[in-house]
Amino acid sequence: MNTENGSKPSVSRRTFLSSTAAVGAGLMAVELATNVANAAADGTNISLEQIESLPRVTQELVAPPFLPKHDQVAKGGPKIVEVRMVIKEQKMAIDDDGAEIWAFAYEGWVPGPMIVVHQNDFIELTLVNPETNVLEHNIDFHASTGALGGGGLTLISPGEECVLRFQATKPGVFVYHCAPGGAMIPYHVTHGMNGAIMVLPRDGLKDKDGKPIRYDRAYYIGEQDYYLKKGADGEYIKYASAGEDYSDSIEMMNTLTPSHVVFNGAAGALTGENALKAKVGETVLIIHAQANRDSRPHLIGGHGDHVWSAGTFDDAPQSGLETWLIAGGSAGAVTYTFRQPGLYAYVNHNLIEAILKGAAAHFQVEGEWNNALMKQVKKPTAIKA
Ligand SMILES: [Cu+2]
Repeated sequence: MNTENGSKPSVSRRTFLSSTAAVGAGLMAVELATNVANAAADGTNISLEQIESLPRVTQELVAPPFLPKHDQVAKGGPKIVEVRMVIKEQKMAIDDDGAEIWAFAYEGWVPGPMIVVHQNDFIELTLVNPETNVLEHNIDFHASTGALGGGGLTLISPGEECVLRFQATKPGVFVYHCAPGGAMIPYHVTHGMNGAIMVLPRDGLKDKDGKPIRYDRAYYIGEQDYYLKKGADGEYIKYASAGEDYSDSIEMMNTLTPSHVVFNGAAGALTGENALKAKVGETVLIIHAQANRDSRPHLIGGHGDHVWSAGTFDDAPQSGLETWLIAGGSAGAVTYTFRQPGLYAYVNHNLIEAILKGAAAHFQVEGEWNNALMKQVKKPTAIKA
């Protein structure tokens, strides 16, 4: 509309700028709201109110070497995953030669139960220290951020329980362990008080080229170093109650030489009748956790097809490894697709630790033998003269 003098309606430059700014601010507010909604949808920068309104699921924890029921690709947005762990102080046999330990064990299992979530899910753990126990315990999640991994917020005496919630912001496999302070930290960790959590990418695992990896089975191996003392009679000392071995244990830990290095709590826990099962053609995910000491897993007669040695799923896996390193205080993951049937030993390839100390598991694999991959061309016979 023109005015009498032919000029445009009088909108001062200042008014124009401020009204533009108002429109701009409005647009920014809309954009911000959209970003917040998107952020909440993938779980990043989520507000406390938004967390409270997330769906809740309860994860039933299962005994190692098994993993709780889970989706390899997340369904829907982030969730609050409720888990409950009861700490048990209990006597456990750890070899066939009479060695035993008063273990400190999440849910009574060494290693503690595997928790499986997706990136940006929330874990809400209820930790229970029954009054029949004698020691203080807590939990430090390497997957979490702040407060000593939760250790500073979960220290509980016998007869207490607490609830910790944290967001699993980093995808990978991570150790958790008890860390009640001072010498009690290695004492508890070397008495079995450690476990692992797997934080899957929301869209699942991928190989180095970004192609999806799916597994048919998953197993979880917790490697445990124990430091037991022998008496004058040459036998491992037996104790009447939890905590009574403290000074002997400190003495043996100071040698840095474990009496036992075992998988899943005890020598033979995963061998013979307890062998892990698979079939030719199946892809198996193996998670290996070592809360205290370096390890070097090797599958005798197989390989690591895809290996996240350092545990993080943010990085592409390595391919076709013969042996990989698990740094003490971490977990790693590997997939292998079995090509041949038979018995495979999965070992810590410090073979002294595998054979003399106990760090060995078995895979019993069913299927058809492939002579093209390997064939015994001639059976052992006397050398021809
Ligand atoms: Cu503890």
